[in-house]
Amino acid sequence: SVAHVKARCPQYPGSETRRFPVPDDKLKWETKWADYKPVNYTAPSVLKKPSWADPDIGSFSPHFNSLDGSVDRRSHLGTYGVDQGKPLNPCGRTGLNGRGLLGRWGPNLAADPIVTRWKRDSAGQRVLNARSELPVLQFISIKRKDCGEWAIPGGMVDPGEVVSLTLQREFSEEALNSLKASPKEKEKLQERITRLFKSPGLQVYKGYVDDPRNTDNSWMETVAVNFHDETGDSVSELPLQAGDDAGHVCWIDIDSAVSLYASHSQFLKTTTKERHAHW
Ligand code: RP5
Ligand code: MG
Ligand code: MG
Repeated sequence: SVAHVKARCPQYPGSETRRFPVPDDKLKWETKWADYKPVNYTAPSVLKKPSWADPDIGSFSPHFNSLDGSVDRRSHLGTYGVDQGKPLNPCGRTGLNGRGLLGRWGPNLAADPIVTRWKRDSAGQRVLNARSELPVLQFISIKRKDCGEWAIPGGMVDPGEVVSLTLQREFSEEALNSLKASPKEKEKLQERITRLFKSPGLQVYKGYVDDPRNTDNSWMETVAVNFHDETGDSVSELPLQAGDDAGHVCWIDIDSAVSLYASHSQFLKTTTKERHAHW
C-alpha cells in the first residue's frame, strides 16, 4: 500500500481542526505508539445524517468487509482491520479519527473518468513535446469547488450503482452540467458521449486514494478509467460546462508538472505511459 501524505495534511479540509502529527515511521497500526492521540472529528454536514452518510457507530451494525445491503463495504485492497467496531485505514494512521467529511465508515468508493484526446496544432497535427519528443495528451479537468484544486471529474459510486455508470454520470454532472439540463438536452448529451463511455476504456488505477479527507476510520478508494478520443471528433466537440461540485472545466495538457487533487496525477502518469504520450 502507498504511504499516504495528503491524508496527513496538518489542517483538516473545511475545518479549524488540526491533525495529530504522524511521522512516517509511526504510520503502521502494527507499530505500537502509546502516545498516539488522534483528534476526533466528524463534519457537521455528516452528523446531519444526509442520505449518503452512515449513522454513528453504536446506533447501527454495519457489516464491514462485505456487501452490506446495497452498500459495498469491501475494500479494493483486501480485508481491512476493525478495532472496537471501527474500521482501520489500510494505509495506517492519519492523526484524526471519526469520519471527517466522509459519509461511510471504512471505504468510500469512487470512480474517476479520465477523458483524453491528443493535443493538435491548427493544421490538425499531433503536437510533440520538445523535451520528450512524445505526443502531448490533454484531459478534461475540473476545478473543485471545495478546495480550488484541479482534479479529474470523479465522484462517489451510489449504492447499487455499477462503476461504468458512475464514470459516465459523474463526467456528465461535473463537466457537462447535466444536472441543470432539461430532460431533452440531457438525452442529447448522453447520446453524444455514450459511444465513448460504452467503449471498454482503459483501467489505469484501482485502489486507495491519498485524499486529504481521509481519516483513521474512513478513506477514499477509486477505480480510474481512461476514455480516449483518438480522432478528436467525439467528446472533443462537446461544449464543456462546469456543474455540481465543479467550479470550472477545461482541457489541460498532461505533463508531470501539473499539480492535481489527491493522487490524481499518479493516474495520469499511468495513462501517458499506456498511451506512449508525453509525461
Ligand atoms: C477522490 O475524491 C476521488 O479520486 C474522486 O475524484 C473524488 C470523489 O469525491 P467527490 O468528488 O465526490 O468529493 O478521492
Ligand atoms: Mg460529483
Ligand atoms: Mg466529484
